[in-house]
Amino acid sequence: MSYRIAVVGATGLVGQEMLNILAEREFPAARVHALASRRSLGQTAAYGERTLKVAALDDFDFSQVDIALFAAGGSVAAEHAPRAAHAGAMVIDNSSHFRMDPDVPLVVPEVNPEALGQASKRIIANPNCSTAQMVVALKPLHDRAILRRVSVATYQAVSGAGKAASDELFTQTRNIFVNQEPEPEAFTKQIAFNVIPHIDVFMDDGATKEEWKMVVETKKILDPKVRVFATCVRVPVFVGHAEALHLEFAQPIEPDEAREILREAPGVLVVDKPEDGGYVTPVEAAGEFATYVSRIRTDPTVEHGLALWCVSDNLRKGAALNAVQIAESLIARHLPAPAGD
Ligand code: 2RA
Repeated sequence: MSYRIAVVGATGLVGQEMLNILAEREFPAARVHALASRRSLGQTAAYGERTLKVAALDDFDFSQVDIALFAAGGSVAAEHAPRAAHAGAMVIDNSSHFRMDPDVPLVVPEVNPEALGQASKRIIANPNCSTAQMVVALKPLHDRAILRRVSVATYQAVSGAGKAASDELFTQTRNIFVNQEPEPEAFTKQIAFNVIPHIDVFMDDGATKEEWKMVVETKKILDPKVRVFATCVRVPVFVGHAEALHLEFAQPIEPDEAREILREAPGVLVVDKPEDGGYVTPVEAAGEFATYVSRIRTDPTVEHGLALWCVSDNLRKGAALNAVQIAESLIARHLPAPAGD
């Protein structure tokens, strides 16, 4: 069986990663359409060994598609995802536009695959990158010891903000090295050799929207009773989000037991030794599929406390891989007959 696929936003960082992962995982695709806005017309996108010509999204006929992966931002998803779903495609959208819609499941296949059956609008939302890796690590521990509270500090790569942000880090870093001094007035915000506790817009309560996303999305995916507090920070790293997780459980859970549980958990790789190289950093996680967990320790300041270090490729598990895994799960569970049936 094979399926007709569209990738919307194929020329962006996440869209290109979706094509890479579809090829790497040998997704059973009968045809793959690379779609983007008119300004990208004439561009191409790599799909494994093949090169796809980018077609215009505006007048694309989605009746020729079984699964549409969207990585083009909220406004494009708002306009075209319902059109694609109405034409018969199953839509998996990476933007935040549909995530909190009660009729749209927000899915991380390792955590809440059962939600896939609730896609009444034929739209499934992909969570925020910083949420996805966190709930993969939290789910097995929650099942064992009932997670009550999460306090998380994130260290988020610039690629989470897109290609322009990645280019800006490169340019600022080169500028500082070549010119031997920063030119702050030349930078919108200096990210080179700096960290910025501000991702997305500020909200009325002083949190950023990125921090709000981690709270509400974790509740929707994992358990609405879990209390979450987040501080999200941009750091001068190209790919790979890292997170310091401070957890409180209802029941006792020791580091050794947590390590064993995580070693058996889907999508998780544990690297945890109190020595050089005994933990994972974004440089090692970039390009990989896994959610890595290190520095598993008791937090003695709270009852049943545990601390973790969690790292994953934000363009992969944080976006493109999770979307492709949802497509794989749909095929395994629900998707109607494939192309040609
Ligand atoms: C970021 N999570 O890292 C946001 C969107 N990808 O910028």
